[in-house]
Amino acid sequence: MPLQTLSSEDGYELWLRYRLMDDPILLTDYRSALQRLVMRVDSATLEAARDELMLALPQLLGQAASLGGEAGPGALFCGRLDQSPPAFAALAADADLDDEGFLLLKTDEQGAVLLARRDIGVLYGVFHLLRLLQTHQPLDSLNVTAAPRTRLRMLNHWDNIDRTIERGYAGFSLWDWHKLPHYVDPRCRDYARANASLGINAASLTNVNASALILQETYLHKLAAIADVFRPYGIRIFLTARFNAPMTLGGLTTADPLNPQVAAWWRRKVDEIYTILPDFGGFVVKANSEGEPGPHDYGRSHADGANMLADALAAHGGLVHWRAFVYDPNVPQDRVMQANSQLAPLDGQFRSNVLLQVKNGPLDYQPREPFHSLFGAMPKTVLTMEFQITQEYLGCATHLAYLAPLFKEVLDADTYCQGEGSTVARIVDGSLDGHRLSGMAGVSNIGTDRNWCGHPFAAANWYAFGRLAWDHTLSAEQIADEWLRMTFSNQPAFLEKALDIMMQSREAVVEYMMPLGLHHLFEADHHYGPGPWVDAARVGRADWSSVYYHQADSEGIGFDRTRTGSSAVSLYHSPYRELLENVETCPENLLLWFHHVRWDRRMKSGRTLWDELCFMYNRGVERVRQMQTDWDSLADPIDLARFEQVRALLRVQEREARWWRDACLLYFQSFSGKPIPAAYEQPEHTLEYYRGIRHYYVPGIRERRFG
Ligand code: BDP
Repeated sequence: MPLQTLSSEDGYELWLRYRLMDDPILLTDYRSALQRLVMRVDSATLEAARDELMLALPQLLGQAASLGGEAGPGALFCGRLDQSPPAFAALAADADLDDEGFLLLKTDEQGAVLLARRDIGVLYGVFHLLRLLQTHQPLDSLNVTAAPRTRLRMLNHWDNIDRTIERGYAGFSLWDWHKLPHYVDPRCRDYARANASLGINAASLTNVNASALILQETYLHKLAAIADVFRPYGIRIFLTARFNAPMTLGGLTTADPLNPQVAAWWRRKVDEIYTILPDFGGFVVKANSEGEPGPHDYGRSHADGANMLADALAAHGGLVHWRAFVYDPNVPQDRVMQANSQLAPLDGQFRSNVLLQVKNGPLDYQPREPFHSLFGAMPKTVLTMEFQITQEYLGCATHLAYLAPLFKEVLDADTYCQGEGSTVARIVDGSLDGHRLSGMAGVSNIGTDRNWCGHPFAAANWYAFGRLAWDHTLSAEQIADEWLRMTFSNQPAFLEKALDIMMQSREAVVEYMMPLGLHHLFEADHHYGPGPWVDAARVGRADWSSVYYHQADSEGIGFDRTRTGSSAVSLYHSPYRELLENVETCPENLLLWFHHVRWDRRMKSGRTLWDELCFMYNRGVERVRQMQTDWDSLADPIDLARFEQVRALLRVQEREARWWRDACLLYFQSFSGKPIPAAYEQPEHTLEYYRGIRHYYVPGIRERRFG
């Protein structure tokens, strides 16, 4: 590779990549509309807004931006309503501005105008305006009133204090605890800029498998230094709270949430946090899940635990995000049903500052899952969405998998809980049940890698999460199109092919990893690569094994979740429940999630189930090959370094797609006893070979787990 790559694009700028608009007509229009910036900067947030404009506009327009003067033709006025000339008040009154929203428009007499109630709305409006320029939208697109559809738009970092990241594939944690609070890495500001550009307004900085150490005073001062950088960008810090911290940190003999000393300890701790971090957001809590401590340890309920913390936070306006990812190895019930069993009966018992954070699916962020059956089961509780942006189960940082289609599939799903149109999105945005609070969380894929997210396309998933948290009605295509234009190029020839690659990438992963509703076929522990043979003896408990989920035998394959099986279908509302229950009507892409199906059953394609499985695994591999061919044709429109990096990673993906296909088909063949049709590529190695593959030091888990 030529040495020029040493100084070439490296992805650091993310989508905030401001390059000269290469459309001459648009360039002329915007140059004349945005000659001057009129802004009275009286807050840190407005300073951030002005700095962004002063960074971006000269680069985008190739002309210096001057500051000052009056609003009018040729000028961009940016400000809060209370700063704006009286003539603008009427504009804003018509627009009915939301607290976090903004109004952006262009008039002949007043020039370009960006108005908001609060500083943060101005900043969001600035990023919106820049996006319009970056994506080459015409000048008359400056005519928008915007407001977020969910209130809390949050990243969840699973960062350990030693800077490793649970399920992180892009280096180490951005939070450099050792040097904080005296040195704050400038990346923190760029991180905040990127988030604010999407409207992300909260970040939980620590692993859900929490360490109580973060609650020590020393760390609180370090957090305060980060908070100072985040504050102008409207981002509030949350922490994960380890439920037994009163014992490990406080020296108490119990963490029972109904014990007055325990409650008092948390109150004191929360008061201390707010003294040091006055705009602290609150806690994210994983309790009684996968060995983490929690209220069940004392015979108390999740509501008892969440409410105790909520009471400590309430005086300061803090929130508890109680995670619904709960299941118990000692309970024989199907794991996908346990959250409903434990939590649905508590509907109505949570304090008003508790949000129940629910993963998109009932199992664990698989490449495809049905939506979580808690959506639609707890109308009196604020249910927030938890997506996993980091690709723990979709190829880590070596596979290109654009996740907006996955996010949208869940958000747009109809729960029917209040009749047709009761979509998951309407539960999450609070509109269906009339909740004032609402939220979406995404488990971050960000680390110290120069390009932030590892794979050059992985940043699209951070971007897509943020855009959907702001407005879940955007389409996956639109988001991809924006991101590609901002990150790479506006050239139509590039966009068409690159969009195709992105839009089919998630389905490709589903097909070469676990098609037709199969799930949890991963190699134990690190989840990198196939492990359909992993059994309870290997991982210590059945509900962490693959064989528990695929249930393959000589008759067929799949988990029977109908009334003759675990009955998980009963947790969905009619008519969806009946649709799933009936093997004839169950969508084939979820078939083996809900049904144990005979190998020789005819599928809609006319193929038997076994042949269909072979077809799907092969199509997944073929899709990756198509992605490679498409990408290879894009060398010209984009820079060499990023082109080559994606190209190399697609080669890895193709190899690993074959690994998945061959390992899974050989393994399932040992049950079906049927041949892989001759029309398809035959496995390169034996099943024993695939079973023998061992990977050590895979990123994303702590080394000690191999011990
Ligand atoms: C699983 C991850 C594990 C997380 C857990 C969670 O493998 O590392 O701790 O989710 O969400 O998928 O708590």
